[in-house]
Amino acid sequence: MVNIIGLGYIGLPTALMMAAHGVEVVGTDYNKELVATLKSGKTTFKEDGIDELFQKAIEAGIVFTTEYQVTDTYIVSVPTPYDKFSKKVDACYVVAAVKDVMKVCPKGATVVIESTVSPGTIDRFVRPVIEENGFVIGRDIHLVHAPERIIPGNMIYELLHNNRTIGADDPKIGQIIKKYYSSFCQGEIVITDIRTAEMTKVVENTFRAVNIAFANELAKICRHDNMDVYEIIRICNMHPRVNILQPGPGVGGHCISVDPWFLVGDYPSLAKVIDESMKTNDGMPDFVLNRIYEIMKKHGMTDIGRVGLYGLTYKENVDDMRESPTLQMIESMERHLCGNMVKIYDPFIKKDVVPSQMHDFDEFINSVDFIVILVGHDEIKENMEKLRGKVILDTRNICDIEGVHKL
Ligand code: SAJ
Repeated sequence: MVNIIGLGYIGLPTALMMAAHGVEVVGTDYNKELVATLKSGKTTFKEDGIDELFQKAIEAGIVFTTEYQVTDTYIVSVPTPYDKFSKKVDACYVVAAVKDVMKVCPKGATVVIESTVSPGTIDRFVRPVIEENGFVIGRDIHLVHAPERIIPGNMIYELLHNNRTIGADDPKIGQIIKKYYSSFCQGEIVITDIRTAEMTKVVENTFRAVNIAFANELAKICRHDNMDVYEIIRICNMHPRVNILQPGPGVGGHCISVDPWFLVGDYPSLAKVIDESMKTNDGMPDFVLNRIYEIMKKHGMTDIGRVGLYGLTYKENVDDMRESPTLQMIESMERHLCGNMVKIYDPFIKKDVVPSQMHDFDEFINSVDFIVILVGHDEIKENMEKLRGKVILDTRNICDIEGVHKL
């Protein structure tokens, strides 16, 4: 039986996927409310295909609990935040989970860490916890790192089709764990050592962060001289070896906006391009804010209460707000004493999380003169005509109404 610890954005789909493919799974989370919701037959976040997968897993007998199980295989999938000052990974949740596993696990068990960690975290924080409990790693307890790679918005497809990495001290243990992942994963599964696996995961997200930063920097250069960055990127991307990503209002989510900082934190004198890239991405919400003030001035607008921000999530068609550029903009606006005046709306966020938040699309559109598109949800793409006659700033390049302002 596999005991999956942490039933969040990664742990839950992984648990469901394994259960739906014939693996006996118990999912454990310390959050009683979350476990109660799952037990009542409801999923805890929106994602294409997750409800169907949930039903299959229930039929296959998946169990949800707050208790750690006595078994031979644990998969730890808990958050790894970073310390905003030191920029280093904060392994507290991983350490806490492994400590709890140590209280119940029998000798011979394997602990798989799925959470993203910076290179060396398992050596520095996880191994000591196991050894402090009197276990010898490699004899009593086996360690594996199998970093997740799935993208929110397309998680179920990517769980099935992405290639995976398994880092193990002992390749034979790697092979045993590979079997669990092979139950559903149709991609290639590479076995390597733990430190390499740690590094690959962080490097993948850093590659994307640096490339988004490049697009964002191009947007700023083009704005400076009034050139069309999107047309420039489109033409450049027709070159067989050029593939520039899209500029945007900033980088959110719990991965690309966080993981590259681990490298900056651990290698401050070496990770220069990464450091600058992260600063460029983090500066985008303020760049958008300046664009808003500039455009208001151009249209002779003075009332920030007639400005509406569309989108609170970190990207389109997900309900995840972690590190969202919109929230960063609102924080900045609060410093300018106008954060409570601007109108805000997101179809995926039903609870009130910010001041002046609205919950009806038409009402929102009708209450503002200036709309800032911060997230390209399908809803706004399908209702673009309703924006006609408004001043529009489109930070996602999804609107072609005449006169629309771009980044
Ligand atoms: N973004 C841009 N321009 C782009 C692409 C993205 O501004 O051209 C922004 C998005 O709007 C969003 C942020 O970047 O705010 C990140 O979104 P994303 O869709 O690029 O990635 P995530 O954070 O949802 O998921 C990433 C993925 N990593 C890579 O593609 C290398 C995913 O495969 C990982 O599993 C995930 O991080 C993770 O959990 O680490």
